[in-house]
Amino acid sequence: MGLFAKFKAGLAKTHAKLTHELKRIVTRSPKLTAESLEEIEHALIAADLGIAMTTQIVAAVKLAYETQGTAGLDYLAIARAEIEKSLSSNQPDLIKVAHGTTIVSIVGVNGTGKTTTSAKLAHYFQAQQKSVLLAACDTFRAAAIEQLKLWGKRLEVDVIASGYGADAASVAHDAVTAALARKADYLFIDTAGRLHTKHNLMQELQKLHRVIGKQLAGAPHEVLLVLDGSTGMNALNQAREFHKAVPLTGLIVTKLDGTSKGGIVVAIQKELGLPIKFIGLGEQPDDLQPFDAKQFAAALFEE
Ligand SMILES: Nc1nc2c(ncn2[C@@H]2O[C@H](COP(=O)(O)OP(=O)(O)O)[C@@H](O)[C@H]2O)c(=O)[nH]1
Ligand SMILES: [Mg+2]
Repeated sequence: MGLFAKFKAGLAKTHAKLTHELKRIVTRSPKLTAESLEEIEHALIAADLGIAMTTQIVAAVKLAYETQGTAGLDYLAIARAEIEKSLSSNQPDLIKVAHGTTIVSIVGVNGTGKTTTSAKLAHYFQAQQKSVLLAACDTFRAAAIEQLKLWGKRLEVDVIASGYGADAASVAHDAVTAALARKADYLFIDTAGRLHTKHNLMQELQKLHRVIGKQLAGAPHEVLLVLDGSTGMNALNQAREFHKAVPLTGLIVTKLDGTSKGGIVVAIQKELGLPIKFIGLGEQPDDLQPFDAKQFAAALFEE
C-alpha cells in the first residue's frame, strides 16, 4: 500500500464522518445560511479540529460564498486547503545527529501506545537500512519489558533490558553505552507511562534524561510524546502539561484508525506549535507513518 493509501485507510472514520456531514449540509441548503454555517462549525468541532481551525475554515467558507456565491462553494476543498495551509510549517523529520547515535526518548501517559510506537519506529528506520536498538525503560511493569522483547524478536531488533523494578535511568545508561559501542544509528527508549500530575514520576523521567545527557552531549536528541488520538481534547491537555515538565521536541498521535475525531492532530499542532512527527494508524509495524500535512488534509477531505 502506498503512503497516501495508508493515510486514507487509517483516517477513514474521520473522513467518512466529516464528508458525510458536510455533504448533508450542502444538500439540505445549497445557499449558505446562518444555520448552515452553524452546522458546518458543529461538524468540524465534532471531528476535534479545535476552535481555532474551525473558525478559520468557517471564515474561509463565508468568504468564498461572498465572493463567488454558491457556485464556488466546495466545503470539502476549502476545509482541505485551510488545513493544509495551517499545517504546512510542521517539520516531521526526526533529528539525525551527524556522527553517532541519535537517542530518542518516547514518553507519555499509560496506554497511549509508547511501547508499540517504539517498536514501530525501530522498524521504520530499520527498513531504511539504519541500525537500530531498543531500550526497555518501563521497569514499572514486568509485562512491559516482555512486550518490548517480543517486538524485538518479531522485528529482529536487539532490546537492552534489565529486570522488573530496575532503575530506569541505569537501563537507559546501559542502552546508550551499547548503542555507542555498536555505532547504532538510532536508539529508541521506551519509558514507563506517567501522568504529568505525578511530580515524582516526572522527576524520574527528568533524571533519566539528565543521566544520558551527561553520557552523551545533546542526548536525548528527541523527546517524543505519544498521545492517544482517540482521547480527543484530553490529548491536547496532556501535551500542554507534559511539555512544561519535560521539554518535548515532537509528538506522535496514535490510534487515529479507531476514531472519527482525527482532527485532533490539527488542533494539537495549531495550539502547541510542536511538530507532529508520526501518526499511528493501526497495530501493525507498518502502521506508523511520518506525518505529511498535504496527505493528511487530503485523507480527511478528498472525495
Ligand atoms: N488501533 C491502534 N492501536 C494502537 C496504535 N498504537 C498502539 N495501539 C494499541 O494500543 C495498546 C496500548 O499500546 P502500548 O504500546 O502497550 O501502550 P503504552 O502503555 O503507552 O506502552 C496496544 O494494544 C496497542 O496495540 C494505533 O496506532 N492504532
Ligand atoms: Mg508500554
